[in-house]
Amino acid sequence: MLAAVAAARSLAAAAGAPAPYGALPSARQLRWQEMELCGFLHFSINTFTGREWGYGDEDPALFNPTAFDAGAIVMALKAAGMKGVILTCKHHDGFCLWPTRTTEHSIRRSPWRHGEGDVAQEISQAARKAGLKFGVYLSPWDRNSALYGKPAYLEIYRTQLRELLTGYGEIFEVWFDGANGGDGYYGGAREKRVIDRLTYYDWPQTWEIVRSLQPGAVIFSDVGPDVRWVGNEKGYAGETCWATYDPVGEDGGPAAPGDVRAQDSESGTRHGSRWIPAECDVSIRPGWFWHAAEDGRVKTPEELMKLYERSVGRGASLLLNVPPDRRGLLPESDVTSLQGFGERLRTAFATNLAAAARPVTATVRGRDDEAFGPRNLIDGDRYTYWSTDDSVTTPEVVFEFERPVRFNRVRLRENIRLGQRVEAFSLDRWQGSSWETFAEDTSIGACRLICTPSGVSTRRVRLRITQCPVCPAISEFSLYAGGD
Ligand code: FUL
Ligand code: CA
Repeated sequence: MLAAVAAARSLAAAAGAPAPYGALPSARQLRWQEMELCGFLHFSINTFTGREWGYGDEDPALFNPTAFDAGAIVMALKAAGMKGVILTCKHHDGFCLWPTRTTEHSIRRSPWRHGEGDVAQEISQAARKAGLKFGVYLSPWDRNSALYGKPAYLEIYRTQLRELLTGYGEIFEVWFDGANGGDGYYGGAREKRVIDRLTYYDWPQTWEIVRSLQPGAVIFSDVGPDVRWVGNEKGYAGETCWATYDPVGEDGGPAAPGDVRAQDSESGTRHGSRWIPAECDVSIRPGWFWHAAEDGRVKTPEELMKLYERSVGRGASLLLNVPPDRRGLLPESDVTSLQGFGERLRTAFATNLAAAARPVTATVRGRDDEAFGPRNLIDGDRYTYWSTDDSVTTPEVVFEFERPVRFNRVRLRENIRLGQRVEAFSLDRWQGSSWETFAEDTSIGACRLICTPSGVSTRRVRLRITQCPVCPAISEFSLYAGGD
């Protein structure tokens, strides 16, 4: 008897944590994955001209919001549950929203705050005060600069980057847009300038500036290196979505920002060599900038919930753009929609019903219940997990309830510190005398939401891992009943 206990103990001790599988997230990527939902602010000269892409010849005096209030903007984002905000510090037209030393084409020459304003500073401070992180968008393409397309512009661009990365506190994300080169003002030349997307910006060296000045910031672009564009601007990730990714250029050659096979980005690359999770950027309105004509076309809270389910719910993040208007405020309609969205999120995920269940499984790694047992699935910690011995790759766990429960959403997470492991799983409900499958799905990663709008009622729910190349490491299992 004693010998058996001792043998079981030594087995448990011998088991240890499962070996990580495939490409793994860095510490900065893990922090970013936990944020899930952020706000994007497209605000600039275009707000005052009604355009989406300014040509670069706009008079800086046009930028003159009448009631800019960074605090009000940030609070509206916070009401939606957002954890960070990214500001278009410079869009393609080249107008800088902060008092840069690199160009005259900036807020210094606008009448707003008598040329002494700094939108980046006000938004970053308001964000910090409200507990949101701050990120920057700095368009590589600059349709104002006479030097765009020449080597000298790269120095200007890098100086702008340094200014933003040193003057505004901690930055959580730097957004590098893939739209690059084309016609523009270019200091009066009014011509088309084409750049070599692969070489012009010398991305490795340019990104090194972010690494050295803001080591905690993730770098976003069509190709990563930390976060990838999801390949569409509609706000959804692929139904199957891998955080691993090996980008390929449009012609099958090397990829670069602005030259990527976007149809691959929605689902990523199973067994890709790098961890580059997807970010879904989408606007609450048809355009990225505010236009009066689109005031009646603001996405509803229900539509935003759908986007959330198809982005965050597929292991990606949702970057929702909400453009300030000419007052420098978010329009009332957009604020109301954000509030409704936030309320829906809070109601939908208020209580994890599975926390009251008894999780039962035949397979626990090394029989070490504390380290790898199924209670880790319902402890609210996305890194404690249920796992099995290396030889068991398709285990199951049953959640037993004292009374029947009814739910309409299931949320699963993997402990992504150990990589993305699961390739397919099923969910069943107990029908009194047999099991009935109510969902079958593929990737999990940081988050997988399964929505069953008509609701599922049962006293037992079973999770079956049906395809996994190694033992799984599932960290969360939640059932929710709130909202519709
Ligand atoms: C695109 C840009 O061209 C749009 O204007 C917008 O900024 C969007 C987020 O990215 O590539
Ligand atoms: Ca856990």
